[in-house]
Amino acid sequence: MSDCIFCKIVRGELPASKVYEDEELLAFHDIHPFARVHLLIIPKLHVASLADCTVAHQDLLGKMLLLAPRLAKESGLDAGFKTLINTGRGGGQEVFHIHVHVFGGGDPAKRA
Ligand code: DGP
Repeated sequence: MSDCIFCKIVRGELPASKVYEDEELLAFHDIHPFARVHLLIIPKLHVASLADCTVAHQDLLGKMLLLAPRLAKESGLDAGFKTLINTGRGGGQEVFHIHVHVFGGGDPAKRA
């Protein structure tokens, strides 16, 4: 998608603080972190949201989720972390390229 912010990051047209990259996935720091550590895991393939996924995306979704504990550990979130997938405008999604938020290191009693 030519005008998608995350596709532009994938193509190197926008900068991002990357923490992981392979053939299918990219992970980078959220530009507006709401915890000490706040990463986004995205597929390089443009898929707008979780609601747009089909069985064809199940391997990709599994890889995205399995990357979360690895990156959390590498970021020092030894006590645990949270994951979040906002879906659709009513679900708080602002960027319509599916992504998993991985965050932690804040007050466990609060959102972050
Ligand atoms: P969501 O509401 O789930 O769609 O969250 C989108 C997140 O993406 C939000 O926490 C801010 C982050 N974000 C938006 N634009 C950029 C950007 O250009 N670079 C980075 N690193 N993060 C971005």
